[in-house]
Amino acid sequence: MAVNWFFHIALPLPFSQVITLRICAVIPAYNEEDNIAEVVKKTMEYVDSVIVVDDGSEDDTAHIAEMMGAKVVRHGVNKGYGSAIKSCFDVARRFDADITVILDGDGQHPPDRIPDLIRPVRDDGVDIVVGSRFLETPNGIPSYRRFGINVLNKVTMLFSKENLDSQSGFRAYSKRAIHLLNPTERGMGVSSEILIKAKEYGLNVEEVPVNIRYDVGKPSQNPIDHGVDVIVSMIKLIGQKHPLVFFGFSGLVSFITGMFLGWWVLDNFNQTHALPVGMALVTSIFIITGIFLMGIAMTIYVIQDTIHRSIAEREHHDKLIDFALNNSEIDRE
Ligand SMILES: Nc1nc2c(ncn2[C@@H]2O[C@H](COP(=O)(O)OP(=O)(O)OP(=O)(O)O)[C@@H](O)[C@H]2O)c(=O)[nH]1
Ligand SMILES: [Mg+2]
Repeated sequence: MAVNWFFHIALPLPFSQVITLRICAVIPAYNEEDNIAEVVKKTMEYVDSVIVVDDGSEDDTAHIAEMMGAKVVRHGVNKGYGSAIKSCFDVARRFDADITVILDGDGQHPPDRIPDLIRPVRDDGVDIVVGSRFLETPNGIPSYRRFGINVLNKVTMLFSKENLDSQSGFRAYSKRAIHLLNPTERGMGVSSEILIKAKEYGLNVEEVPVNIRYDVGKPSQNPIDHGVDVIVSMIKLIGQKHPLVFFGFSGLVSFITGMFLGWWVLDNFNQTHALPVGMALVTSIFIITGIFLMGIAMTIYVIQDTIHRSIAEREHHDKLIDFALNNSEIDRE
């Protein structure tokens, strides 16, 4: 089944000891009955175990994957790409492989590039290797998609600080990355979320060139929906991480704009003795939105602060108990 010779590392140890790394591939799949057999079959040539996360497919995906020798984990209903990737991480964590490769079940990711993805994790201790569509030319990406992906790469780069093919789901992860990362985005924003969290955890990320196929599968989500999904995820992320900056600042801008418009409305009313109703309405919307956003900022800030304080107090309390226990042991001696 697996080509184990490929994953043996000969170390300069006495008696030519050989350490075997366990490599697993996890494949998210939703209604992929036309492609999954081929993907599982080819992937098996390069890894020790193949696990398919069937995201509530209504077709025969799960059955076919099982017949091809993959282990299958099923969602009872379709939960979305991000949820499928979250399950891939959960499965990989339980499986505890040394290296985990995640690739799509629609045949777009060529399994014969798995060795290239694994190599930096295995040889150089890299935590995440992204199969990038932009390192090789020609890369075969349709131009309208290239534009969209570039925009999403730039948006992701604002947070991850690295210019990567952020939407590529063809990746290899070290055990450390699999255990540290816990994606939460349910939609297409998950690929960016993982890179941003990787940056926060200090995981190192590298890219290797791959050509992703566009002649197989069918685009299952409109590219515009895909883009909006990713951008909304990024906005949510800033909102959660920096509520004061994000909601507070936009609230303040809205409030100040409302005040200026209000001043103009009053001035106009004083001169003409007629109320510009439309502008008065816009003014109220700006002022109310501003107050509302600043209220949200304060609320999220207070909730986050309370949670952080209670975690810190708990940790401090645990330290005090440890300290007391250690000292009483010293006393007894
Ligand atoms: N779109 C979508 N894909 C899912 C879902 N759950 C699992 N998947 C799988 O996730 C993988 C990637 O999904 P795709 O829709 O192909 O996403 P993509 O490759 O970024 O987009 P395309 O270039 O349009 O194919 C595929 O193997 C899907 O079968 C889901 O709810 N929606
Ligand atoms: Mg695809």
